[in-house]
Amino acid sequence: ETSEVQVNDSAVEDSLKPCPETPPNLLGPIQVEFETNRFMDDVRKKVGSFLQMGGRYKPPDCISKQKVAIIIPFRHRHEHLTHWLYYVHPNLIRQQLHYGIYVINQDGDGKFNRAKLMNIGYAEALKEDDYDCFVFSDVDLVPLDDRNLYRCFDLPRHFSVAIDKFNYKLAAINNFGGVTALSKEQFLIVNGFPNTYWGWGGEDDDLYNRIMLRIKSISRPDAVIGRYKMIRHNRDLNNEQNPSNAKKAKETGKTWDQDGLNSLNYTVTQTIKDILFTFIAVDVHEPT
Ligand code: UDH
Repeated sequence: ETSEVQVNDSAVEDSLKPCPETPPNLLGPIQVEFETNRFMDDVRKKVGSFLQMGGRYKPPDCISKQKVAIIIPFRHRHEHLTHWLYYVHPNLIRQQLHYGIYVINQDGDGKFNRAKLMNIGYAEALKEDDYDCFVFSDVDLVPLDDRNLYRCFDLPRHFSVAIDKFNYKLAAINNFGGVTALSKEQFLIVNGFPNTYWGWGGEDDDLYNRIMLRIKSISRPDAVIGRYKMIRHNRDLNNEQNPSNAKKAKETGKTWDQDGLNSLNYTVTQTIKDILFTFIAVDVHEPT
């Protein structure tokens, strides 16, 4: 008679140790170029076998401290998304991150609302899993160094500090645009992003103001690790600079507690589970 030992998934998981504070297989600087014409299927072949449906990953050999949802505001940028996934998935895997990618697509051709899409991404990701950290990333920003860890810190984090387009220099000390991360707790304390910034500009400053009001400070990687390459593009249709947004961002102190997660309304129209990402199409209820 043979005695069999049954090892199920949860038994294996119980025996795993926490991931090391510093991931052991990082490369440092990453070569990045956007000249190559890439297709989603190329990316699926490259990283698909490491992922679970919806662009989900968890390290097989250790337990990540945080579960991270990466939120990308999106409309008509498939080429950018292909480049982004091609470079960022391998980075995140080397970072031993437990993560999921959420592409939040604004339906229709109304004025783009980046900040509201971020809030929607937060809410929808939490319906799927108990994420504790949220990385908010523009689709056209690809990190040039995998030591820039896409996880949450004691303070809200601004990752994209040195972008090639701005000669690898921080444009302003209060810049909080591009790629950022807030823990669930931090995001709740500031009531998320505002929902009322239509068109380009101001919403990142409003979030920065919320953080200064409620948390007082942010953190950043240094300008070596925080390097990014931006995918060059023209201004999108229906995302023209909105001058009233800059004015609104001077009033954050009066508006933050009424405009944000606690006033979020939208309708999901479609959800697609790709191996590389979860695509959620939404009607953002633009006022008429
Ligand atoms: N986004 C879309 N679709 C749009 C508009 C915005 O997906 O139609 C998303 C995307 O993730 C993008 C982010 O929102 O990275 C921020 O928008 P943006 O790239 O337009 O903002 P950025 O400040 O560029 O990067 C402003 C226009 C630059 C014009 C340069 C002309 N030479």
